[in-house]
Amino acid sequence: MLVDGKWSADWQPVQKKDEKGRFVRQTSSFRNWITPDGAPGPTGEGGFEAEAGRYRLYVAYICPWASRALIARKLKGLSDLIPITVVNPVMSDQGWQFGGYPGADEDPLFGSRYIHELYTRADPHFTGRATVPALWDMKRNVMVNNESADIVRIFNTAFEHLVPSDYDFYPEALREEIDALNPRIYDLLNNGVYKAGFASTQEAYDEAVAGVFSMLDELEERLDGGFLFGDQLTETDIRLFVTLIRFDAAYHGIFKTNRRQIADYPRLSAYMEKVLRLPGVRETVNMDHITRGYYSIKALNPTRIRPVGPAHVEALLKAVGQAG
Ligand SMILES: N[C@@H](CCC(=O)N[C@@H](CS)C(=O)NCC(=O)O)C(=O)O
Repeated sequence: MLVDGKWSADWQPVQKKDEKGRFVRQTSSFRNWITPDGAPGPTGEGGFEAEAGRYRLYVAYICPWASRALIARKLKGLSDLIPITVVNPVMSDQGWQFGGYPGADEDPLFGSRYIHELYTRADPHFTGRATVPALWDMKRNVMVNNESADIVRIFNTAFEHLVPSDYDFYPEALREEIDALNPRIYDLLNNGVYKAGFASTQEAYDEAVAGVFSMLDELEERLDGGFLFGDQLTETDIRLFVTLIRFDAAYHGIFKTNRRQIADYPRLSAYMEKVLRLPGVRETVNMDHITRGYYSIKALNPTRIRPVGPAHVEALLKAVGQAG
């Protein structure tokens, strides 16, 4: 991680832990919002007006948080307005790196080798982890936002006047329910799988894995052929999907969340496929990057051997189509 703008050698892919050995994810630092007229958003500073070609999204296909942003970008029709740069799925000793892997890009703006260089460019004294997704303003050369929950909401509204869309991921009428369900899914499932995978005590693992499956069981009960809140796809669906699609091929093995697979849950499986089939979503799922990335986490898999992967995941992705 970066400490006062310098790469710290004792960086660990296993993140912070609490006194019981539980994994603790850091909070995001850049929280500005793009708005139609550049007015400030709910957090951060103003001055980030929605313009085609002004912003770039740095992502990793392995990363579920980055994939939230990728899905929102695709569904809202923003691909031509907001270019992306994809990092190498294998974490280096200095965190995310550019190029050097099929489907990974070089940094087109600064020729950086690592994502952390963007963070120190944005803030020479930055202290924290250099994470993706990162939304960059190419006009002012500053970081706009590195919190995927914000980026999804930014993409939902900021460019609507430039590219009108039928999707509204955060409709007024559902906000209360969305805001109530998001943190539960986050804590027990999205981040719950990481808490299981990076637990450093049996107790912390047991607690996390119980949470993961209690949430999957609850969602299996809840789903009835539609999205989480009925006919309308919301941000909560995006946030759930990115974990489901990684589950059987990655988390079930590397994070030891192996009580069941998504394939064992008929409704969750059908739901996952329904989201995957929405035009644009399949292109955000790069299973090669996902499995290469997770199984190369040295602390969890020192040999970095990647297992062959479940046939049903391969069959599903093949049936839905090739990644774009
Ligand atoms: N709160 C952030 C979390 C992002 C995050 O943790 N990304 C991971 C990849 S999945 C990362 O970049 N980790 C690098 C590191 O921790 O050094 C968000 O949702 O945008």
